[in-house]
Amino acid sequence: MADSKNTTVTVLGLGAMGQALATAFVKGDRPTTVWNRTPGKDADLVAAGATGAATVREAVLASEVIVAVLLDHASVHQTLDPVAAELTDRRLINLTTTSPEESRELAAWAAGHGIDYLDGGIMAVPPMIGQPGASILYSGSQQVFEDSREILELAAAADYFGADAGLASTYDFALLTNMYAMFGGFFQGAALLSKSGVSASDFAPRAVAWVTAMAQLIPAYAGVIDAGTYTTDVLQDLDFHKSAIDAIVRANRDAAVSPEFIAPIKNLLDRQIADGNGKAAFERTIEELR
Ligand code: FVH
Repeated sequence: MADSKNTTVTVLGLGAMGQALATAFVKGDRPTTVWNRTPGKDADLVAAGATGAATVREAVLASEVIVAVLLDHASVHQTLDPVAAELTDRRLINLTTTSPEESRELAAWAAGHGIDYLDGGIMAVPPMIGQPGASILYSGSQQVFEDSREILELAAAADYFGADAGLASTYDFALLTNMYAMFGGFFQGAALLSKSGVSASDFAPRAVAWVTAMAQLIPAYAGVIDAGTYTTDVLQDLDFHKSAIDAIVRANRDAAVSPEFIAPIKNLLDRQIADGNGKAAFERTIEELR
């Protein structure tokens, strides 16, 4: 049944993220039931209008939509296995961070129990929930997504990627990879500049401007990757990038800074050049990874 103001929702797990999600549902006037393994974490939510459940079973039986936001894959099974029968014919939306294969395993487990399963990857930190800028990526049951969309959008913008329950998690991890590499690059650059007496705060605005400008090149890189043709007539082939990266690594070593964030890129370039690909485009690096 499609979502409405009367749609009942249960949140399992009241860590920082579970509390934020449940708060968004309560603020959206949805009848909200909450449960947490360790008692006592529901006080603020109950004061705001949620119903506290004493057991997982009670929490599951209270609602049509069940949102699990637990620590990891193991904790999802520990929590849900004993109530599989009660979950049958309900909408299970798992927002716990799980690997793509773990998400697929949970979808298969759910299908085996007649449970409609949607998986989600949260692209936000708890204070962002319910605010513009928060987004949650979904894959798995399209029916559950469509039927629950209104309630899900109380928490964050909702995007659906397809029936493969592991796809949302794959997107999540791909984006996080992007994020960690970006922050790692900032740490490397800030460490190098610190040896010249420049603070990280002084470096930050320049780093933001540079990363923002460079991010505009991503679609062009993507086009080359998708075409799979790495011949290039521009000067910036792998040989060019190697000389730049070698100099960056040397600069770090000369300044007694460990080059650990930039060194893996040097290794990837060195390997391609040793294999005779020095005249290929920088984007060919993706082939070394896959
Ligand atoms: N917080 C964040 O910034 C990130 C943003 C991106 C997505 N993550 C994922 O969301 C899941 C929950 O994160 P969280 O921030 O709420 O995490 P905690 O505050 O550490 O709360 C963990 C809850 O899980 C419960 N729990 C742990 N183990 C079990 C278990 N075996 N059985 C039942 N519940 C369990 C824990 O309960 P308790 O310790 O209070 O009894 C908390 O409710 C997570 O996957 C992030 O990766 C958040």
